[in-house]
Amino acid sequence: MTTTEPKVSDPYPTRVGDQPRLIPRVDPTVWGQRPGPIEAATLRSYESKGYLTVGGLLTPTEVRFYRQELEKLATDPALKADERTIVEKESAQVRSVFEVHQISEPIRELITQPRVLDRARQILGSDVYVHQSRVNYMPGFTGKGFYWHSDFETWHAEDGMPAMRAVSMSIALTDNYPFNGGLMVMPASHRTFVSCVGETPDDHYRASLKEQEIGTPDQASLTQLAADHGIDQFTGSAGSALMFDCNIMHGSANNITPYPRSNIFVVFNSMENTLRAPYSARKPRPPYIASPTFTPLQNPGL
Ligand code: 6CS
Ligand code: FE
Repeated sequence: MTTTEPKVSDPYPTRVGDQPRLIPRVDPTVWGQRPGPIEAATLRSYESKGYLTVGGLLTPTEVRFYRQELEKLATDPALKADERTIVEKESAQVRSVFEVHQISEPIRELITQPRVLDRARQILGSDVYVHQSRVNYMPGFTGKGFYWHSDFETWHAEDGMPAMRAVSMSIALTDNYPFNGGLMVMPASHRTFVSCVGETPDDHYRASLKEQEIGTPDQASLTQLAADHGIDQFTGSAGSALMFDCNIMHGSANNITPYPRSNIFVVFNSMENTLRAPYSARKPRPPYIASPTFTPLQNPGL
């Protein structure tokens, strides 16, 4: 197997040149006409903005239940030593736990429910599998944000994801205020691929999951995108959810408030878009960050 995909067929070259480039997207945002729970107007808005919100995806009782689940995960001594647990750069506080759908049965079950799974299938127009799952804690006072980036740029370069046919869902388990590290997105930026400079270091994920530097867009490109599209801030009460296209430009600020911003984060990839060799890295990232097994998710009870 080649260590990287042939460049000639790659519509989204990145980390290969010495100049950043803005490349028009060649993939659709909503794939096909598959029916599902997302209303037509909301789906059209997703197509144009690259994200949608779902108010009250979880009931307050469910929010309390999953918050307890997150607390269990964060305080499990065995898990604390597990490589799937990422701690904050400057403190030993848990920042994220990866592959959470394999670790937590309640979370695995939640993401197979139609209110979650059928939304992802509708957007991607196919069966889907989990490319990545994590819980993010973004603790109060010390939670560090993520600089501007496109997830797809990383998933293409380092995981070998061929096309922009993946969607993320972030389910808020605490209230998302404008001031506690809430996600910022540049609406409609998903239609432009920002080709980044710099070469992927081996084992890049060890640094990038704490603070990404390689594969982050240059300031001129970000200035251009912000001028073209503006910046929207996702706010929503605990229980609400945000679904966003794999290529939308997004980031979050540090959380210096007393209010944590915790969420369950799942990336659904289409079964028609399974991973190949990385497009710009010598070897793929570990399975708990980019699943190498492509098992389509089924609704419960099937
Ligand atoms: O590298 C990744 O796959 C992860 N990093 C960020 C900042 N967002 C997407 C994803 O969870
Ligand atoms: Fe991201």
